[in-house]
Amino acid sequence: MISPIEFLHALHHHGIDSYYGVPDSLLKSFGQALNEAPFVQHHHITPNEGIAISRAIGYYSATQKVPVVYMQNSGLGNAVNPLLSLADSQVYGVPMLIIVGWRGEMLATEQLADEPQHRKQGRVTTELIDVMGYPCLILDKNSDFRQVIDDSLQRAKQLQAPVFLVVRKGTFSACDSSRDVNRFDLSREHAIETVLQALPEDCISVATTGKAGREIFELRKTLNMPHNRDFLCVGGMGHASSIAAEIAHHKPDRSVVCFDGDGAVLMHLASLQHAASQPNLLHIVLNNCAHESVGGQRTQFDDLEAHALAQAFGYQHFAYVTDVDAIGREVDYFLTKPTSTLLIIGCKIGSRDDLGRPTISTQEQYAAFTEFVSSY
Ligand SMILES: Cc1ncc(C[n+]2csc(CCOP(=O)(O)OP(=O)(O)O)c2C)c(N)n1
Repeated sequence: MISPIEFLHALHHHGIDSYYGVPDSLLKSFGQALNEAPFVQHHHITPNEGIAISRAIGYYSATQKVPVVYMQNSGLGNAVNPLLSLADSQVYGVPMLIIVGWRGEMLATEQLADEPQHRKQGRVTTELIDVMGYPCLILDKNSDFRQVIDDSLQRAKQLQAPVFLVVRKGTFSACDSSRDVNRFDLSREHAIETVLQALPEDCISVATTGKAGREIFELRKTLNMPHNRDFLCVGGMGHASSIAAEIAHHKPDRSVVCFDGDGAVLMHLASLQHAASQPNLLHIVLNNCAHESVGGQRTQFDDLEAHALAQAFGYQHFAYVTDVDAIGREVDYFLTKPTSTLLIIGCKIGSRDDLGRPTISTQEQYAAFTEFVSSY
């Protein structure tokens, strides 16, 4: 395996000191090393991958130094626009190194087993990069990483273009770092359970990407409730509220609840305007100040004035709660007086060690969900 600190040392040796990215579980120790390494000048976790690319373009424009961007392969879609329309050598020609965690990686023609949302993306990852016309090097635990870094940086500078480094699972060794904590006591799972128990049986739910959806799936089983009430955004991070709001718009007599994450809500923040215009939508942000599902890396959601945010986007009701009694009160208030609501629930970082994954196929789950939506 490659020590992420030594990897960063090798980049530092080439004068690289600025990093922009969205966390990925496969690059967890790389992200931790970025926070630990004293020679890393700038490390910014950005709300989405397109912003990471844009900030890298700004950095290069100001300093003429090559930046590094990192992301999970599911974030490539967010990155493609500023890459092709700005960084590309046919436009401004901005060199950068883009490190991509390869979920659903291909081993020759076989695919490593992974979740449904990673299968297509994993299969086409290197082809997507090829089709964009950027060099793509693969990094695994046996790579001569110093050589790979030398080659990729040389090509980025020579071509004045982005160069990709696609990283296989198990490439980086662990990195010692302090455990992330925040100021809240309530677990995300307990918060979700409290909401689920308060909802009527015809209420439609849409859940964000990551562990919140997995917790909902398990809680439905434990609480003896059917799974068909839930749309789980297993991928498409940041899009849960748009899906929920559009369902709410077309089902005005039904209550819809969206379980969002703080990282996810920041990723496509502009979608709040539409969500805020639906009187039958309860938009919940489970705020643990972190990207907990991929390793607990900080988000900047808590730096925002949430009440002002709710007001600016036009929610008719807002509350920020941190205990189960207050959650119960807010859900009851929404159900008795439907009004577009932004409910922030402060949760601690972490989840059960034995948290499972949905055991029903996405196709089966979706067929049951659409049937549930149309049946009342
Ligand atoms: C476009 C995209 N980028 C990155 C990811 C990887 N990813 C999955 S869950 C997650 C963190 C979500 O954070 P948050 O919404 O705060 O929820 P939490 O995990 O804290 O419950 C990330 C970055 C992804 N699935 N899609």
